[in-house]
Amino acid sequence: MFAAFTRATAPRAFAAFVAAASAVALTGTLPAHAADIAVKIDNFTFTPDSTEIAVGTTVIWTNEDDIPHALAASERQFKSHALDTGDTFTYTFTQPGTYEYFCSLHPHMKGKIVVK
Ligand SMILES: [Cu+2]
Repeated sequence: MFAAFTRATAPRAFAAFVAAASAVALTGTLPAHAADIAVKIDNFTFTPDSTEIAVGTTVIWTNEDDIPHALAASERQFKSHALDTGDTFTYTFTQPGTYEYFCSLHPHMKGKIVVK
């Protein structure tokens, strides 16, 4: 690729290439912001009911049911107030592990977040 550059333009083109490559390298070393994940609560079900995410991911639960639901982690890492229709609850997972949760109003409703 560089063989195509003339002696006059090569250093400048190479400098631009290095600058671009450095920018990419720098960006690559920054902690990536994990995309948020949405979990829907509808018809007494969490969708998805089980999902695997990266450390640092924020999960946003939205109650799309017409009755209230409330989230509680089995090991008490998080707990929401009762969510009315349209309400959301967010939690950012900063530690790897398996987080099982349920609806404290309807304990048969269960979900799981696996953080890697
Ligand atoms: Cu519920």
